[in-house]
Amino acid sequence: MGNNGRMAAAPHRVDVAIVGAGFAGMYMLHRARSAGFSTHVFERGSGVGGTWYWNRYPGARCDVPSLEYSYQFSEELQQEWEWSEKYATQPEILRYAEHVADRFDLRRDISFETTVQSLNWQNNAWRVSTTSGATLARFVVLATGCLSAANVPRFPDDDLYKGNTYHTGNWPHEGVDFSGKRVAVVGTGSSGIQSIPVIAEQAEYLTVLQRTPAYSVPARNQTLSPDYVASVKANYGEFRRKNSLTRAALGGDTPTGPQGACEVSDQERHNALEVRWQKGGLLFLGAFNDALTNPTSNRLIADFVREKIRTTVCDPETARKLMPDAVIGCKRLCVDTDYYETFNRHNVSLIDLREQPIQRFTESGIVFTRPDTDGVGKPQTIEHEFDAVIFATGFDAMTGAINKIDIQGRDGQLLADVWSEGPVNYLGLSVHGFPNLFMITGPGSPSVLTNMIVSIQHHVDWITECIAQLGDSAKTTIEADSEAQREWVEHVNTVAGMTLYTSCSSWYLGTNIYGKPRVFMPLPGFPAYAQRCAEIARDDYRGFVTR
Ligand code: N01
Repeated sequence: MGNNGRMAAAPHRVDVAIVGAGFAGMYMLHRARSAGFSTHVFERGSGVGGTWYWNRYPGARCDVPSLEYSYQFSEELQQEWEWSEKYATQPEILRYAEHVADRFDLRRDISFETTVQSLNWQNNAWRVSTTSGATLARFVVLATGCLSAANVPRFPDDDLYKGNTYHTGNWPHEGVDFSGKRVAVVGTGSSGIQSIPVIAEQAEYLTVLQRTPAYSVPARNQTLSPDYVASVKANYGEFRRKNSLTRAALGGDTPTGPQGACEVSDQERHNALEVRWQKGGLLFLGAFNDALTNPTSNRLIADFVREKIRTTVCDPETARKLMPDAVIGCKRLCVDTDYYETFNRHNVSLIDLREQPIQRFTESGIVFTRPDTDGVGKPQTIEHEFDAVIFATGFDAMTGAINKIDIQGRDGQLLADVWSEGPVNYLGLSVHGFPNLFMITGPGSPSVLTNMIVSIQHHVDWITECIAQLGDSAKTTIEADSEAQREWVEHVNTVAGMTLYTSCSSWYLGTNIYGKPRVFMPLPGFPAYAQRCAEIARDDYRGFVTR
């Protein structure tokens, strides 16, 4: 999708510069403009949509229901837009983003195909240097997305490989035809699990290269019934309000079970999990209230999923390899359509990279080290030929896209240096030493543990109110106080430490990226966080320094 031939030239000076035209940047533009600020957005893609602009891999769709994964700032918008399925596909979400851009006339203030390279705080303003010039801005809002810096791992001799390679997060706009092709998919997170069943239907042969098996629950996607849509739309405000009161800001109609998984009989537990399994989706983990706090409860819930894998996958050896042994929900839960069933197809096989690691690439494929030896202790190898290799290997999450920008704050300090041991911040919104710079859904906020659109709207509304109030005062700058920031980082670590989230390697912890500090980045619990943000604003922006 392009920008319909319209390309806004960046002004020399604006009140608010926004980096990124995904759902966060688009709404930030709308709000800041409506509040009377001159505003401009810089976007590296050629169209709006962010995550949904880049992630065009086969099978891409959202795992939050479409009636929830949508803006709520405009009653007219939420009434007029028609979602077709329970979980919207990537093309439908992108159409929605484009509709919003048109409806609110956003494109006239967006420079597409323009990458922000550096931000420098000089003389009480940010100098925003981009691939097409520089703009001075009083405020900068980083709407860079949490999952937008692709992680493409390197392997020995991968430059020799002559087949095609792809990353799910940077998929060709024209699509890819895998008919008659031998395809490898590396990675079995959400992107791999969504794309594998769809690619398997087209490719001649699909080999899945799995390093860590993931837990996945069925989506049970379906066409939305007009009656259900009408019932939600008749009371959309209340529907949204109920969702925002849940920990993940989603699924208010299906509250978390009132008991722990160990507090009920085996039969009751099985029944409760079966009901959620049949319903499908992320709320499976909400059957019991201690899934992510009590290791025994977690194991019982994980056992249920392992049993589902065992009874779904016909080949016992493949089923064994697909069964995760880690804490369920520690890595983000996946939601699929026919993922485990796909391994019953004649044209699909699984390689467990923990037993059979990648040794090197060749011109035509990949050489794996086999678990057996030649009898004198030397490992055997085996080569598989592939016409295409797809990397579903995830992202440098939450901080990756921010760190790609050279950000120099007060007194010349670099954000990269300040964050060398982890992304310190206050409320996930602001960093000490970086005045008038805000992050949307940054580390230190609930962000990726929630329905992202709810968290985005919450942050945009808070930031807009904050800068409007600053404008009403005689002050010109606002930034996090260093002590408030220290306490906030401690708070996030304490809350995360009370959960099982920190018990495994995951992108939440940054362990998927070599050399990245191991810090749990998001803050569990949306309602308490939103309440805290509101209190702080009411208390004259406690913990912020204004000058
Ligand atoms: O990425 P991931 P993703 N060699 O990081 C493997 C959101 N999302 O793009 O676990 C071999 O989850 C890695 O293995 P391991 C959602 O929040 C949402 O799938 O590190 N394998 C893992 O299996 C999601 O969580 C939707 O051992 C390597 C996989 O690649 C987030 O985006 C759809 C490797 C990466 O999984 C990221 O999902 C898609 C290597 N060197 C995404 N490096 C929906 O709304 C990595 N891997 C449905």
